Amino acid sequence: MEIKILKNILGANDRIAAKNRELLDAHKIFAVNIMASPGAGKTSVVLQTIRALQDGVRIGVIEGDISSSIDAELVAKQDVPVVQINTGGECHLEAVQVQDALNNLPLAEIDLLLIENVGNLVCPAEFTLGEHLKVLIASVPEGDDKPFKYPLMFNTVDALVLNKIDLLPYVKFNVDGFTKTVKNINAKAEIFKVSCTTGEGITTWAKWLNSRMGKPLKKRITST
Ligand SMILES: Nc1nc2c(ncn2[C@@H]2O[C@H](COP(=O)(O)OP(=O)(O)O)[C@@H](O)[C@H]2O)c(=O)[nH]1
Ligand SMILES: [Mg+2]
Repeated sequence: MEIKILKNILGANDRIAAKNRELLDAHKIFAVNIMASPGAGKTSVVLQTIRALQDGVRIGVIEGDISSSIDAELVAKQDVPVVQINTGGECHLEAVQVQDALNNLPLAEIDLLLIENVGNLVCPAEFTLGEHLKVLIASVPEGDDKPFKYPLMFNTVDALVLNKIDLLPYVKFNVDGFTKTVKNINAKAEIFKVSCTTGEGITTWAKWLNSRMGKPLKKRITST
């Protein structure tokens, strides 16, 4: 009987996630679940993605954190609708929390929904939210061995953004070895190398994300 509890939680989560997906699809919203360890650059990637796509795509954001609204305040400054979810200790977002957040966003005015999950490389991989795309942000200072240690997370995502490549001259990190390991774990994952500090690689990432939305930008991104 005890063992069934987790199954029930995950089953219930999946059912609510399916409802979230229906709601998102009804509003033609493309939703992205952004996962990473704390400090890898989730908020930075959200902000850079907003800057890159905001001219042509209407963006909304859900910020997930254990506590505080620091990230949501940063995002709100970009003039996009944002809802903060505080999990109060839980290490991941669940579909029911996203459902609540969706009820508090102007869905008719959003094309792309960026969901920043709680910083953690374990639990968020197990809870689907109704998203169309799962993205993992890895970062150079975390080290190139993380795919070996957190294979489920690396296996579960559609895209991997390697952030903080501006730090490669200072940190021991084998990019080719890392890429090879990721591909061995997850052959379908698209891999992007970016720096949110210098802006390198952001346009390539943003163009790919836009292409996955299946909606052409009203205003094309021209730089590379
Ligand atoms: N050097 C460098 N620092 C970065 C980069 N992206 C983010 N940071 C810094 O890393 C820290 C954590 O970033 P944040 O986006 O808040 O990470 P989050 O906790 O995953 O949301 C902040 O101090 C950022 O300024 C990058 O590309 N290069
Ligand atoms: Mg953050």
